[in-house]
Amino acid sequence: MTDADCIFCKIVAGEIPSTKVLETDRVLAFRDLYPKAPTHVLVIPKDHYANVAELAAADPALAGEVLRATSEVAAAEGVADSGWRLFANTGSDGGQDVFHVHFHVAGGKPLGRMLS
Ligand code: IU
Repeated sequence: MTDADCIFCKIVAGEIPSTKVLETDRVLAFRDLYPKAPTHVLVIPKDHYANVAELAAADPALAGEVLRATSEVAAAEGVADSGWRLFANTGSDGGQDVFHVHFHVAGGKPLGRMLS
């Protein structure tokens, strides 16, 4: 399942280069091109779903695989013990810019509080 106009689908297909951190049959993690923290990795299903709701409704097992991969990335990046942030911006009010569902794994410095 791909979207011809989707930049992350092009990354999955290898048409646009990325720095891969983890890859399985159905999941890809790559470094954010414009990192906002020392560790900033995006974890995506290879299949195209616009957002978390679509992914979870269509393939809950895949949603679980993506979620598990986020923890594996945090461990591999060496931020599991110091702490890290997992977030998925959703929709326009949520600040989502790329409409291929992706989880941000951010850490490597104190990130401060968000919305609290
Ligand atoms: P957002 O949650 O949809 O706003 O996150 C999109 C992220 O994708 C953002 O952090 C960008 O820096 C990142 N990104 C990227 O890594 N490579 C790209 O080619 C593009 C965006 I376009």
